[in-house]
Amino acid sequence: PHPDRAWFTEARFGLFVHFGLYSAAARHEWVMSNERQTVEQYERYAEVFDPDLFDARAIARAAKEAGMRYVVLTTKHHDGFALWDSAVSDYSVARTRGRDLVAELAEAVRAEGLRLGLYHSLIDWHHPDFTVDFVHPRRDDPDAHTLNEGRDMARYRTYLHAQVRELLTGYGAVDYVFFDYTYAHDRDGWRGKYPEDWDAEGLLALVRELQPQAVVNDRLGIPGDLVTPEQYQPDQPMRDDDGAPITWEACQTLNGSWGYDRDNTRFKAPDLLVRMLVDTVAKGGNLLLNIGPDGRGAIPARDATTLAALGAWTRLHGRS
Ligand code: JFZ
Repeated sequence: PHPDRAWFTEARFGLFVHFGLYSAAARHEWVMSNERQTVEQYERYAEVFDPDLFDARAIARAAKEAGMRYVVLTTKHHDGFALWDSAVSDYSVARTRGRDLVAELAEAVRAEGLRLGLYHSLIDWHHPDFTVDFVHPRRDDPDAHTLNEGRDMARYRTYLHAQVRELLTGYGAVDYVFFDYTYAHDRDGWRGKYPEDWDAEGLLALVRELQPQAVVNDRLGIPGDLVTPEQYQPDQPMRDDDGAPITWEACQTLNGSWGYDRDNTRFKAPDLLVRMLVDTVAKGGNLLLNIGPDGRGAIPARDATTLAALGAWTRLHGRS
């Protein structure tokens, strides 16, 4: 039994916002893993991170002006740093700077008449009980395999569920929950992460209980309300085994990186993005287009210009 997905399908176009400590590093949201940084090294970004230019109203307005109907914010990415005031963790911008960016964005998005989506990472490279695997920053340590002896995913699971509960109870109606992600295979001598590692069924039940109207994606590793091909356009309308159209959403970056990546200039031109939007809608899907605010939370000029160009097109073609 799915919640009502009509609003989601009609929305067609949304804004993804990747923002976190990695935005201050300014070289991709996977920097902690890519550079094999320890928790102690990476925590130093928390000391300097200050989203003084994060303006939730400006983000919501930019989305609206682009013709988008919903905004999805990274509440916590794989680095484990929370953008809200979590009662179960000190590792948050609320503790370092006294800001609750989830609250700020939720209010701004509603004020613009848009829907609210919350992205939440199942992966957590900061939590001491989250086990090392083939994408974890500690994977190449000489003693990497013995590190897992003291780690207990059951304790992490309790923490994960507590944080998700906070997000589903503290911010009013949530329209969309984007969990990220399950890699249910083993590699390089490491066990991957399986739905049971999150208690995926329990997390889905938690959303159904606390936000029964919310649409949930499929990256818990169990079926949700929509499917999410990442950074590719399906070549046909997506269908189920019986040939019926299914609800799907492609998420796409502006330059290949989700988090702010200062020296990356491989931007998709606005006309390409318009074609991707048309391609998506023609195939019955949604396009969730990403921006990566910089380390201070400002929308990079290039991202803003691109959104404005998309707005010029969507206005011309019937969307206010
Ligand atoms: C994940 C994240 O690792 C990434 O940083 C970003 O947040 C993106 C939106 O989601 O990356 C994925 C997740 C799932 C797949 C591919 C990349 N997948 O299912 O193919």
